Amino acid sequence: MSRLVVVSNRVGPVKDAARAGGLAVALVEALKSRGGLWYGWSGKIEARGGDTAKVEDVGQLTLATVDLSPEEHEEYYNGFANRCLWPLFHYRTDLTAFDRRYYEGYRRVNAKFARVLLPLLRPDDTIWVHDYHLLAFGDELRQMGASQRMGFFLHIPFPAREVLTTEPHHDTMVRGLFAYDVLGFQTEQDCERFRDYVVREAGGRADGDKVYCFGRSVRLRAFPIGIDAEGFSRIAATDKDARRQFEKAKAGLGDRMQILGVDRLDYTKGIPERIRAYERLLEDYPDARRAVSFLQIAATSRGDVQEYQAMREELDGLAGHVNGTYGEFDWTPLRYLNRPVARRALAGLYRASKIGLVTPLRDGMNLVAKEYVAAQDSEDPGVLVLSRFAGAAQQMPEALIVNPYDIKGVADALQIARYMRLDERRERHKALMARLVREDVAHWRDDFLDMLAAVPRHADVAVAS
Ligand code: ADQ
Repeated sequence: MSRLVVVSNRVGPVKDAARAGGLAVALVEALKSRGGLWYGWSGKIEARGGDTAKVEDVGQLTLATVDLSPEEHEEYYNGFANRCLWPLFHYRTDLTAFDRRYYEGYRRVNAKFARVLLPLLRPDDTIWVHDYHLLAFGDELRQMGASQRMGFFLHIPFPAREVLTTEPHHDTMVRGLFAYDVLGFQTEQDCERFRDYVVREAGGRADGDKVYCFGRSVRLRAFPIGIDAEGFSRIAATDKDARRQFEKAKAGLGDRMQILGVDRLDYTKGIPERIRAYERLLEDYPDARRAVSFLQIAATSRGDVQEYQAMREELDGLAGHVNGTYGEFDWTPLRYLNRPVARRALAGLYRASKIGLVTPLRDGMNLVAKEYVAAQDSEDPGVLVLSRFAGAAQQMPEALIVNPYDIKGVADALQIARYMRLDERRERHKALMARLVREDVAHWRDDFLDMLAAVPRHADVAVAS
């Protein structure tokens, strides 16, 4: 088997991946059993940046990292990746910074990542590149002569053509993706949007899972990312820390039903709309007052980006408003914690919550929805209320699917979830869990890598018409 080289913006943290969000969680799971080289930014900002990789072994894994200079970090990471691509790909053109300086910095850092990795590569390596930070990486590496098999997986949505074309560099960005041999997206809809761009904007053509454009071809498929469903389920049921958290939560709740939201603090996650929907539940259904308790956990991420600071203030205000309006001396309707929770404790919290409320305005997949289901007690499972705009909704039709912009609709779904009968909850949970186990993170990884292994090596491909 050829060595696997995974390239992503951040490498690790191997032990506490949840702090770094969904991508890190998924990659640690994917690499744990197979081993290989994991390469990317060290997370450090050093005055002169770095031009060589620091290499270290952690168990079966070799980690290789490179530092960024303050300017590189500002233009590539805070700038183009997080102030342009992130909002743009989540349909927030109103928040997108169209700044050429950011784009140029992004290209420079993608080229630097390629240059630093090149001497560490072996001729028969399989290279798997991840996410929107590295759209141009494959193109840069190919221009330096690399002919290894190379695939790319996008963790966030691929936007509609009309949205993507608002970015002045859309053509170069998509052209760069044709340096890869396989392109993986989260859902079939993402693939459709990519094909639509290629055919209608760039004059290419699509034939089955092959897409031809710019004198090259690439294989395109949806690989919905999964979690280690059985492992997480076991943790929720039997782990000591998870049990402790479960018991503590239950004791604090008494007869009340807990509704839980868990997110990175991000404007794509629909947290303000969710709080408004909860408030609407209390307003429209007086029987819910004192009978429920909403816990929203939102860990700060990308704290140096301005939009994220503004969001923190907005949420503090909204939470205060709900508690001020509906709170009683002995009942706090909403508890809002602005911090990360350790993974095992989180499993216990999910299990102690009778409703999982996952309502992003746009999300590539959303692993929280999957973790919530996996953590439930199959004898007495809770109900997942899930946004139709999360990629996960495609695989989880047995959840209560909602439109997060429809505040009243979400409030009604919460009320339905509160009263859902045990046999229906069990039935829905069984179907959801069976799919989670079948389409878990190992399946995602193997599926992608099998497809990549099956394509002819890039060097041997005749230029396709
Ligand atoms: P994220 O946007 O980070 O991921 P998500 O898929 O929900 O979103 O993953 C978040 C992960 O971080 C989960 O494992 C969750 O448990 C953990 N997490 C979130 N908040 C936490 C908190 N307060 N404390 C502890 N842990 C917390 C990106 C894309 C998603 C895609 C993933 C994987 O935006 O659409 O599903 O990558 O591809």
